[in-house]
Amino acid sequence: MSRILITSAIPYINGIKHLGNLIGSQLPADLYARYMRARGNEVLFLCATDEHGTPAELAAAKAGMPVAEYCTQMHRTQSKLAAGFRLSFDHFGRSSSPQNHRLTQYFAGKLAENGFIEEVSEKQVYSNADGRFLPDRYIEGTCPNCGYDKARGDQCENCTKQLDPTDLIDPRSAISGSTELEVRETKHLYLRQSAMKDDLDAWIDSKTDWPVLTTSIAKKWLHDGDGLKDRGITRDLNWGIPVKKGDEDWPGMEGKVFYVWFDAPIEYIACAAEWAEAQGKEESDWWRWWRTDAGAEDVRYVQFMGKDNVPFHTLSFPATIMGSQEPWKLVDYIKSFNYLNYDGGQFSTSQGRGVFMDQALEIMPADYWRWWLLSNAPETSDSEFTWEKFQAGVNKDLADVLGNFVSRVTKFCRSKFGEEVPEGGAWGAHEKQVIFDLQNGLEAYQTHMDNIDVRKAAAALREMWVDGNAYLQEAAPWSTIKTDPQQAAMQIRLALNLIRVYAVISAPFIPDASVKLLEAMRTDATDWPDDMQTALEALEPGHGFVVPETLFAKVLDEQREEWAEKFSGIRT
Ligand code: B3M
Ligand code: ZN
Repeated sequence: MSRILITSAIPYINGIKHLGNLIGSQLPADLYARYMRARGNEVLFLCATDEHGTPAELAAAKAGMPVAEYCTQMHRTQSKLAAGFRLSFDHFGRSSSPQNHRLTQYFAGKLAENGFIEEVSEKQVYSNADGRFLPDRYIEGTCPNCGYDKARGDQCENCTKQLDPTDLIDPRSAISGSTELEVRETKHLYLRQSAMKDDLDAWIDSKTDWPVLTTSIAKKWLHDGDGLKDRGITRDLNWGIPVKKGDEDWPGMEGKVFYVWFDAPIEYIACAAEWAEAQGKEESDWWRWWRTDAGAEDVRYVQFMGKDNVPFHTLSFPATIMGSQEPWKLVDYIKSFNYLNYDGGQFSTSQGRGVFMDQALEIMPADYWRWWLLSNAPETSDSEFTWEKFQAGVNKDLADVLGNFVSRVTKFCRSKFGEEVPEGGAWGAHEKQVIFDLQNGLEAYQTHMDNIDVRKAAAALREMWVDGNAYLQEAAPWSTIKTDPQQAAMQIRLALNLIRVYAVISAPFIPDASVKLLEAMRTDATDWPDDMQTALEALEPGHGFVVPETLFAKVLDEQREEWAEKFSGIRT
């Protein structure tokens, strides 16, 4: 048994997330957390809302609410949706928590103490038309790196380069579109990432098992152009964590807050403290996950995120941790994702394009979405959601393969042997063969899950469902029963046991269906089927069951057409 700390990138507070966001971090993180728990490991799975920065301020203004109140309300909404998708966080925290305030100020103090903070008098873009300093992401212009003309002042969405607003060519205010921008003098703190470049480089080199997507992005920003740049970690905003050195005021920094990307990853740590508080635990209970001097040396820490978040997690956040010169845990493995596109274009929150988490749950249960999204996760390249693909995927895998197996087996048994597992003698050669195949299938599935190869894991699981169907088809108990009822009973005994095994191994993907199957099989035996032979004997002859209601109704053509139409426009 190991201890595994899992975090998902923390979603911005400024609205309900779309399915592209969901499959980019929270959902695969949940898959992994559920799997690791099922394998008997001790898991701490954390996520939170990312509540600071201008996007939160602007969203609150748009909603006509004070920003703190807006965040509280939106946190509740996101929390409810997460529960709707069965995301099994041990805690869903908030980056605005007192714990994060304290820790963020603490880290800044340590970094300053260790010489990793530089106070810089800098020129910042002020918009006369808007009457305010413009935060980085509210300045738009052309990317100096790739020429994309809608690059933001903090990052180019197109080439992922981290930018400073003054790098942009032809800058304009994203709020008003005004080009009447002027540059004014103001003091800010910089994190001296460049001083840690060699350490970061060596650390990333030591991560030989990381996905190429992760390391290639990290390496790019370590070595391309003039290499790793120092980052401004303060902003002239009202909403955020006040700039302090630990508990002390920071002269010259009055009225400023930390940059949202400085405090957001620290929330991964603070969230563990929030979790401990919510559970009535002690500091030592969360330190054993986060401090290598307090038990975390044997924790495996795995992060999940979309590719645009990789630079912050491979460089900036590790620089914060390393620079503290304290034994906080560094990430062990970073799983990053490409983008999921929507019907020939991009999912977009700002443009209201695609399907959002609340809408998805209104039209179909969570398992359908979980299965489709995970089995089509954008791992090696971007992938695309279309209503045709969604319909075809869930109808085939869930309804025709898994659902059909369950329905045929339970109904046949009820009609011929009653609602209990029949007896019928020892396994024959055919059964031994299928058990052998299932054992191999399980091992492949485990390998892919351990490696967090999400699509491959889904394919391996589907393969095991197919094996069951193929067995049933060939064994044909509905024919056997005419000549050899004992044999048919034995075949059905195997198939009923296989339903329980499916419930256990499929739970990380489709937790609701798994619960229904276990209920139908009247069992709470959810031990992982390490040995297939033993696992397929768990439900003994005489064990009662009920025929479950239709597990997965098919997506009809009319529904598909209706949804395609409904979600073709823009969400208002
Ligand atoms: N909130 C961006 C996003 O939602 C950002 C992630 C922070 S992770 C510390 O994609
Ligand atoms: Zn670019």
